Amino acid sequence: MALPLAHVDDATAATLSGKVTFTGNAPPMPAIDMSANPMCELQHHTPVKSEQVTVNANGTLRNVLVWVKDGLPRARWQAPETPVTLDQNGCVYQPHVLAFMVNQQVEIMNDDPVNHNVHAESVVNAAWNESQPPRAEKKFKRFTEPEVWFPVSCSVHPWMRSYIAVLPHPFFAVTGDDGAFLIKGLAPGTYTLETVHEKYGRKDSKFTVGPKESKVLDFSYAG
Ligand SMILES: [Cu+2]
Repeated sequence: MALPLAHVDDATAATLSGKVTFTGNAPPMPAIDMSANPMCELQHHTPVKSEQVTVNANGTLRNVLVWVKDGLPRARWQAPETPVTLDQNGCVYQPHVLAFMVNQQVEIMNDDPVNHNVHAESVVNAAWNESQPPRAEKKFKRFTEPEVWFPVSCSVHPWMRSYIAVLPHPFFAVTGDDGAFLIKGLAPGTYTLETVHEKYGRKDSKFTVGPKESKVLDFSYAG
């Protein structure tokens, strides 16, 4: 039997927000060697650094997925109509971590004058590996199963690597240049939250929100 469509009750919905801080010394990120592909290298005036560990000016950590892993009612959440975008620009995938919902459309673009080969290394969802020449049409993809998370690589440029998280619901965020996250519309209850970082891994924590509560929860990863 199909699950009922989820419903957010605005009269009681709670909010979770916070930031992911970074303590200790951030490892220096190596410059990416694009010399094998001058058409990639020529697009940059300064060397591009790996985005694996990106610590913001305010001491927070970027590219951390924060998502509600457990505790939600069994229901079907509808994906937004708005697509998300994975761009190839300067022979780098942008963004470095892309999170979206099951069945949400993903637009994949090649803004480079070179051929790319987009390889979604998913395990739960069927993996695929497709070339995308310069000025080719956008690719439109959907992922039908939740999967947190898997790499997207490029068979032409070994340094190109981003991460994708396919979520079964809208209660997730990815930290940006302020290290903050905001998750709205939670029914009162107790949940398990998971944070995921490419190098520093996964962490679970429990939290409880009451009706209309605005809860603040900060996390930290150590270098
Ligand atoms: Cu490529």
